[in-house]
Amino acid sequence: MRIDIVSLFPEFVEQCAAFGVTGRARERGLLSLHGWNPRDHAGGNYRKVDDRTFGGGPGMVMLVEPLRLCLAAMRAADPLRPHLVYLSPQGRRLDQARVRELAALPRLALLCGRYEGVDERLLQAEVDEEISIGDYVLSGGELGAAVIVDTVARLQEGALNDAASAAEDSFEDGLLDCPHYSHPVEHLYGTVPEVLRSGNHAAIARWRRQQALARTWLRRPDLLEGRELSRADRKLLDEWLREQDDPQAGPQGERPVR
Ligand code: 4GT
Repeated sequence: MRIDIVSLFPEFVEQCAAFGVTGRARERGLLSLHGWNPRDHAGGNYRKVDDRTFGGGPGMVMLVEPLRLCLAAMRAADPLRPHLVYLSPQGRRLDQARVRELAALPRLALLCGRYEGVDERLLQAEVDEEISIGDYVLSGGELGAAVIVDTVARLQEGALNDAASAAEDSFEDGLLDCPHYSHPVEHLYGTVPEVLRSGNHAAIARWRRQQALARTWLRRPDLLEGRELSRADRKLLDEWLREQDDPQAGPQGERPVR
């Protein structure tokens, strides 16, 4: 997959993908990143990329012409047509389902705004989709772009050393992840749940599924609202809920917030 980053600070996004899973994905040739700076396409002695906003008020707007030229150079660098995303709080909120779709594209381009944002005419003429990474304000779209690069990079075939780990992550089946434990079994902070050391793989899978359902119910009930649980999942969650009502039954865990 090829990702083009159009930004006043393209190196910032590239650096975000220089380490760990994303760094390895790039070394393995699963992902290539290409930075494009509109300042390289700005005229005049000052290479001006921003100006005051029409209508008055505080803040500057990214100029349409340096961005138009920059995007033309970016598009011309490869015959594949990129899906061009503008990162902004006005966009559709990113979730793992959209990440999966973006990860399957052969070429993605990420346009990052600074100041008050980009001249609306450029967005109308060039952008395929606006994406927000959440309901908060950033100083620029670069962190949003870095989030998209990271999330799609790890889904490239061969990016994760253990192929199964991607499928078991939070959200991959619309649920939060189960808790994880490692050595030592006994620690000042607690003991590893017995079932995980039982060697009973069916019981372990069942416990993990139940924990994932329970944590989702506790922490993110909104994720359960819009969906029908399978009979098996419903049974697991109901069993866990009964255990919460009856302090005698089952191991104690997190309590629901009421
Ligand atoms: C928030 C987000 C984003 C910003 C988000 C244009 C100039 C937008 C500054 C930029 N803030 N970008 N992508 N929640 N700020 O995704």
